[in-house]
Order: sequence, then structure tokens, then C-alpha cells
Amino acid sequence: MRIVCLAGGIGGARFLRGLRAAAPDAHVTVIGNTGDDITLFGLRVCPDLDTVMYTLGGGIDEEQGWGRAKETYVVKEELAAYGMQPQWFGLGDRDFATHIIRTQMLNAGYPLSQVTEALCDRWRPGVRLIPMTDDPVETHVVIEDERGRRAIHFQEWWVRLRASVPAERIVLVGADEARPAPGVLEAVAEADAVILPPSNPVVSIGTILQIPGIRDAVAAKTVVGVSPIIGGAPVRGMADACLAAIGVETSAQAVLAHYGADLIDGWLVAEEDADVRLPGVRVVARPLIMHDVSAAAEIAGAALSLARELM
Ligand code: GDP
Ligand code: FO1
Ligand code: CA
Ligand code: CA
Repeated sequence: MRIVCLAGGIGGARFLRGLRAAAPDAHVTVIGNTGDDITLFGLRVCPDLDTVMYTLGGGIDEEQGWGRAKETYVVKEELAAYGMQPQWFGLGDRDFATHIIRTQMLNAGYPLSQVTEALCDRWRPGVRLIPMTDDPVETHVVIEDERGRRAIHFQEWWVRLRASVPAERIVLVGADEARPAPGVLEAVAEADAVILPPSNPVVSIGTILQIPGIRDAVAAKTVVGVSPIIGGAPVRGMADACLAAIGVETSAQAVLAHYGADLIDGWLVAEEDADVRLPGVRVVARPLIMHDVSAAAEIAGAALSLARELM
């Protein structure tokens, strides 16, 4: 079976690890979010691609959900000692190596998709990981504070401000001119089904769907989504602050309606959300907390069964 998944960071990566366990023989292509990407100290950092790569490759910090296991922060401390800004983003020593290689390859002219493939040669994630686009895009957030109305990088809003200042708008800068990376539309066209893991509906899945051509290609397939919202709240993170910015209530029902029946064929919700309905969509309730790999595998197995039923 050929499956395409769209993925953000933690929610996407943990689901994918479950999917690999539930369907070891499936051919899985992951289209990764690059809207979170940021240039720091001259280095290009791709948090969501790296979270998927490290999680599936066995290098992730399991508790934190991002960054490397057994990480140290000597370079960060030394940069801070020089007064280098920003200091609110925690790049670890092991992680730095990834960004150095990525930046060197990008500067040499390789597209991000080839760079990602090269990095995955080491991590062997067991899936094909492709960035949604090779073109430079970045998610920016319009806020209003004592300094007035301004747009800041998504990471500054998420990490420095912890999404505590309401987002007036969330904009994927560069989206209109961006093209899907080589292989993205081909993988979707060849897929038996597309699965949307429980990634952030706005700044992960929503971002990927904004790259021209991706949403239409995905909607033409059998699509099963897993709700990242359980009982009216995100399982972790601040997805509620992102949903508020686009005027969508934080509920499994509202996220499904936001995606729409033109996109989604099957929707997995938690048992407390079993009353969710949308004409044209088959809704199935299951335990949806990814406590560990086997719980994630159960969820992925349920998503696959639903996809097979709807194919
Ligand atoms: P990020 O890029 O690291 O923020 O990760 P994603 O966008 O891939 O996923 C974030 C979303 O995952 C959040 O909205 C969470 O609610 C959701 N999430 C995290 N863990 C779980 C879980 O165990 N079950 C479900 N259903 N959703 C989860
Ligand atoms: N998240 C934080 O909350 N604080 C950090 O200092 C931080 C550093 C970081 C470094 C590399 C990386 O790949 C991810 C990192 N994250 C950090 C997570 C990440 O920036 C965000 O959670 C996501 O981009 C939101 O999806
Ligand atoms: Ca993300
Ligand atoms: Ca469809």
C-alpha cells in the first residue's frame, strides 16, 4: 500500500512512528511542513523536518519531543556570552551539526529536498521525507503589543511569547510563489490514501495545504484525518491559539468542518468526541492519546482501516 502523510513536528512524528509499526510493509511518503523554518546565526533550522527525522531515526529527545537526545548546550552558552541574539531559541550542540550541514548544502545550491534526503541517509527514518516546498516560505504572525501592530516570525510567537499575545493573523510568507517540492505531487497522485496525522491544523497541515496545488491533489484521494483536538483542547502545545487566529473553535467538530468534506473522507476522533458529524465524512471514535509507540500504532492502524474502507 502506498500512503502519503502530511506532517508537522511532534504530533506528526509520533503518529508516523506508529504507522511504521502498524504497517511495516507500506510505502510511506511524508510531506513535511517548512513554515516553521528559521535562519538563526546564519544557519537554516527546519524544526518539523528534523523532528520527523530524529523521531523516526531514534535520535529524538523523547520527553521534550523536539531536539536531540542527550543534548548539551555549550555553543548556545558561548554565543550568549558574546551577547549574540536571539537567546530565546535553544539550539543544542548535536542539533547544530544538522543545521551546519543543511546550510552548507543549501549555500552550495542543493534544494532543501535533496538536503533532507542527504540528512536522512544517516537517520534512516524508514519513510521518504520530502519538504512541502524547496522555495523559501516562512510562517509569520501578526500581533499587536506595546510596540504596535507588527509581524514576527512564528518561532518568536510560539517559543519566546508562548503564544500568549493573540495572533491577529497567521501568514505563510512566500506561499503564492511557492511550488510543491519535486516528488510531492507525484507521491500524492500515486498514493492509495492520504493520512493527516494529528498535527496542528493551522501551522502544520494548514501550511502544507497552502502550497499551490497540494490541497487539490490531496482532495482527489481518499483522505483520513486524525483529530489533534480532544474534548475541546489540544493534546499538547497551543493549537487553540492558532485556531483562534483563523476564527475556528478548538473542537474536533470545528477542525473537521474547517478542513471540509471536500478534503476529508474519514475522521478519527477521541471517544469523548464521538458525537462529531459532517455530511459526507465517516467519523470513527477511538482512543487517540499516543502514550507510547504501541498506542500510536493502534491509532495509525485505525486510520489505515478507515482509509481501506473508504478507498
Ligand atoms: P508541532 O509541529 O511540534 O507542533 O507538531 P504537530 O503540528 O505535528 O502536532 C501538534 C499537534 O499534535 C497538537 O495540536 C496536539 O494537540 C497534537 N497531539 C500531540 N500529541 C497527541 C496525541 O497523543 N494524540 C492526539 N490526538 N493529538 C496529539
Ligand atoms: N521549542 C521551544 O519551545 N523552545 C526552544 O528553544 C526550541 C528549540 C528548538 C530547536 C530545534 C528544533 O528543531 C526545535 C526547537 N523547538 C523549540 C521546537 C519548535 O521550534 C516548535 O515547537 C515548533 O516549531 C512548533 O511546531
Ligand atoms: Ca511545527
Ligand atoms: Ca477525496
